[in-house]
Amino acid sequence: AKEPVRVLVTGAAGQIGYALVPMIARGVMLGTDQPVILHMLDIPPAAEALNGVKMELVDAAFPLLKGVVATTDAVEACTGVNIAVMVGGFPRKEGMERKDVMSKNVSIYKAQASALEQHAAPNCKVLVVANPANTNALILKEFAPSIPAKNITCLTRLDHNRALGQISEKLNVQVSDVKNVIIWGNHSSSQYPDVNHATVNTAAGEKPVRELVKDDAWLNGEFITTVQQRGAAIIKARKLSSALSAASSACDHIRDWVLGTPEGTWVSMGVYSDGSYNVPAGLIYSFPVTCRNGEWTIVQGTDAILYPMSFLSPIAFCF
Ligand code: NAX
Repeated sequence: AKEPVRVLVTGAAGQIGYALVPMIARGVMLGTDQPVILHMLDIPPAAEALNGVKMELVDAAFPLLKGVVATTDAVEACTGVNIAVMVGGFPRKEGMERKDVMSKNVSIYKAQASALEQHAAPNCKVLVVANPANTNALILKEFAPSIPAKNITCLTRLDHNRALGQISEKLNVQVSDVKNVIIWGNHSSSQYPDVNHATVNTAAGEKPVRELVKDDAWLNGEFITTVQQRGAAIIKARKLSSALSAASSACDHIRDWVLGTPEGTWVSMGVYSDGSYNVPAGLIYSFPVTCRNGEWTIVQGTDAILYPMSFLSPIAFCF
């Protein structure tokens, strides 16, 4: 039998955490043959709720779940973890300026970065979900200099999956037949969802999305704004922000990173820029990537089609 993999979820008492931990325990993230030990971290005011989540994990009797650590101590939470999904953070509240949220998150991510750096398993893979996701990932990277930059990523897979979902709805095709959309930039409304290389698997072979949709006005307008604004639309409808889709996308992100992307398919990940596509090196930026042997590689040559450059504004780099 395989050795259990230790997976940390921070902010585990929150709504994404509540959707995410059962998925991990069911094998959605790492495979149905991979035992896991869940490490859950939250802050003291949420300790009782966190313990309730632990009780439910026990009650669900997941065969793959070999242990649960539920704690408010970052060092205990980070010790020996192979995968870290950073969902906890300080949310922007009414009346707060971005810089106020930023300084709160700097101190949170600084402390958690050093706990991970000192106590996680070697080669621990980190996924930052908490907003501002790209910035939090960069802060974590800055304060954990011994963790290789390639091991620190942020979640834009939800935006990627939202784009696949919109195309599938528009064309009335299975979402599993749509692939190779790209999310460029930040997990924020400044992102650029790009369908210029996306295809649909049809009875007559793979066809470009643009050829099938036959509606450039929709693809260049409403499609982009729908994907960019989807988070706000979910809040409006549910009175709560996206949780099950965020959790599911976090599983997709880690699964593809660890187990590899299917042949001929790329996915979007916020990764440390090497300067590809003239995105300044050193930013955490969403690119199309393929994954093999636990490592991502930025897909090159997808810029042959011109896309608006507004997403490269300096503001986009901050949020
Ligand atoms: P919740 O407020 O339900 O949960 C957050 C949890 O984090 C709470 O239990 C809180 O106590 C905990 N927490 C706060 N500070 C902490 C710290 N220092 N250490 C550990 N835990 C801490 O938010 P939820 O809806 O679960 O969203 C979590 C984060 O995901 C938010 O920052 C949100 O903006 C972000 N999102 C990111 C997405 C992405 O695609 N990258 C999409 C969904 C989501 O909006």
